[in-house]
Amino acid sequence: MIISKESIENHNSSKLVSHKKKYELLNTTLSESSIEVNAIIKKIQEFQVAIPSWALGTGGTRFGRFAGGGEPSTLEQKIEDVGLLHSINQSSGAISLHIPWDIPSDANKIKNLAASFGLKFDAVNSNTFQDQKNQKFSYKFGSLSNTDANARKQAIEHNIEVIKQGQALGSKSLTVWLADGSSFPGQQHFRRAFERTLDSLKEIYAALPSDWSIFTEHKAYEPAFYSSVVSDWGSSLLFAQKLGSKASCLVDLGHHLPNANIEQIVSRLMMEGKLGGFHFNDSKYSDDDLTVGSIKPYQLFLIFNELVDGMTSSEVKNPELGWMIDASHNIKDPLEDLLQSVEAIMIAYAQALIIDRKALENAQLNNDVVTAQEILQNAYRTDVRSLVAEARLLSGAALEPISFYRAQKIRQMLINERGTNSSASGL
Ligand SMILES: [Mn+2]
Repeated sequence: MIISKESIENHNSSKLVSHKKKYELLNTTLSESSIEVNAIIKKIQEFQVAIPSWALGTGGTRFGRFAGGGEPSTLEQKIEDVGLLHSINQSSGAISLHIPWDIPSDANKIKNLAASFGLKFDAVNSNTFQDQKNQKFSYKFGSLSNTDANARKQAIEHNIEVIKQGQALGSKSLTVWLADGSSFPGQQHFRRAFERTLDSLKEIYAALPSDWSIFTEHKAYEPAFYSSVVSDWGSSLLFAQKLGSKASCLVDLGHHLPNANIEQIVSRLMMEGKLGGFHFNDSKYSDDDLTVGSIKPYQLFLIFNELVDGMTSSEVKNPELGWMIDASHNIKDPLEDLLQSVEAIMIAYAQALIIDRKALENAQLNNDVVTAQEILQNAYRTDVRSLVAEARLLSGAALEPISFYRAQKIRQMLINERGTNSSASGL
């Protein structure tokens, strides 16, 4: 379904008076602190977060799945759903595909369809964490690290195939997330498993087009419960450094052990010019894949503080970053959940942009711990929601995405169009 400009405009004019009241107040307060509000709004408008094709349907846990209706079951419908989100918030201008589920039968047609919604193709994702039908060699004991050279070769070829699929669509990067690891002590030789993986990655790296990047994504545990081959940011950085300039690390917020200082990891990776991108989500206990900012919004803000520092400092030479949401929606309407996640990202980004960096640096140099904390928390406790809404208004998006989505009865229309039993493919 297509969202008309007119329906957005009608929504915005009904919300305009109350929005302007809040925004003018904030604008005055921020301007009094010499914050360049217009420059911040421009940055927020430019910030685009990719939506993965697997986040458009209802996820589940190993205990069950409670599917909603109207889920996209074809690649075309997945693109339509991301297009729908983008027309509501103008901040979701890219889609990330997962192969083998999203192989287009006609790449040009799919490219044109995405372009008609103003969407680009973000990183393509390979999948060697499960066996596909008629697959010759099993990944039960690993893919790129498997002790069997045949299984490794098959996994390498799959990744190269994914690059080709991505090339046809205009994607520029490949994300490799490895489920490889061991579930019991003694099962796997740590060094040899690393070396086999590196050799496999080298072959994939060699097949990368010149303008492509490859991201390694670390995860502490799960599905392997004792060790992962790419267990932490240190291992991920080793792979990226050994592979070369086209390789960098991807940070998924849910892939850390409890209480890990993710913002410091971000700073370290950017310092080395090796932070390639982000997978946003939130978690309470492990890799919960919950809505961004729903559990630890202060952590998200602190991460954006480091990101903004790294992106604006002349001392840091990090490549441009790729942003994506990697969440699972077990009990919410996936589209509403994604709107909430994008909003949370924009709020954290805006709060990080209003930090007085000069004053923070001075406080740090003078070891003024109290002032440093005050500066960060002043920014974090500023309600920037109307600033983010103003950026949306200027971009032609809806002032209040969720209320627009509900008022338009979009889920019901998708159910009418696709039925109650449509099921999104992929993970
Ligand atoms: Mn991820």
